[in-house]
Amino acid sequence: MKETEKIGPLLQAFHKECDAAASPGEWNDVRVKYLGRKSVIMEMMKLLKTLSPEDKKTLGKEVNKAKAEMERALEEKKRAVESCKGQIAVDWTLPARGVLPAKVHPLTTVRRQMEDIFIRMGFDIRQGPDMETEWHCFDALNIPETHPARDEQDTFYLNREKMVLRTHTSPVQIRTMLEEKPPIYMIAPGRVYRNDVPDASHSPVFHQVEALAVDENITFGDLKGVIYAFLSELFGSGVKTRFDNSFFPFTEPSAEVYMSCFCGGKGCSVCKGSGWLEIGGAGMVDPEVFRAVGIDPEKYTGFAFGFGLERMAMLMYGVPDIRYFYENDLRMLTTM
Ligand code: 2U9
Repeated sequence: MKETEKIGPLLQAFHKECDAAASPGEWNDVRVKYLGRKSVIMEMMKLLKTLSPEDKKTLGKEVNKAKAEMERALEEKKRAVESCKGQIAVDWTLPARGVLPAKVHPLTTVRRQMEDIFIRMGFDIRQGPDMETEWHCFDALNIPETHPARDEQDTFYLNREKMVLRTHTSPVQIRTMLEEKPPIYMIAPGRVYRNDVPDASHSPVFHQVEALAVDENITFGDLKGVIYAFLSELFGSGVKTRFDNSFFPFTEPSAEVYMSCFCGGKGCSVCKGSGWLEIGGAGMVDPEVFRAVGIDPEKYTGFAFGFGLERMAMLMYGVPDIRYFYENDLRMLTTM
């Protein structure tokens, strides 16, 4: 075969490979193969020196033409592959990845359910600041400076004079009573802070939902009735409640609130065999608290109670560890 006859098929093979090059690496392979030192074109260039002037002219013309065509095609291809540098090739034929629909966090779901029930019973929702004065968080609630609740181990003290991160949502009730006259029926859902070491049931940040009713002739019976109505709505009408005596500086008398376990009272691992689950605390507002906010304790009485939102959600969804709520594990959204 004459050398000039080799050029046509060579160009054909070159164009096929040059067109297929999809990355700078593949582009370079084509360049080396067809224009590199050991390429057919370069071999032909060397051969030219040995030919007669006549043949040199004929082949030289063809070789130079082919070389120029290859260089032009490679230059064009270079721009195309370089614009894709660093990009991952997209296979448009792959099936689309599943799209996760937005979902509400279980803590938000339970908070909204609790809020709905209280709104239907005539309670308003009130909010207050996370950073509080020691007065709103402790003094006004009859928690003296020497009370263990103020201990630095529990309370996050802020650099600012007499400011803390609220350890409960009760200062919201204090602010409401300072701003509004009775009758007051309110709940305060919100984030609270305690300097606790995290474990399965403790988190330095968690949420409470507290309730306060202040009116004439409010009794402990009203307190029990509202808590029973609330729990029946949230967990179903079969629920039973139990109140055990307790002590809180801001309520007198005070009680621990229990509800019957989902095992129906038989005893299981959740209720540790007792048939009862402790779900919060409650009591009649201490007259000292009313005096601190300028409400006449001779005219008005009130009840208050508090539930932990995480505790409610853990019971409702069977979540065994409070820390699971904050770990951004998507299963929290997909399986609840
Ligand atoms: C005012 C007066 C009284 C709110 C109350 C509790 C009892 C209580 C706990 C429940 C779960 C805290 O997060 S928890 O561990 N709460 O036991 N809270 S009475 O009493 C108030 C609040 C405000 C002005």
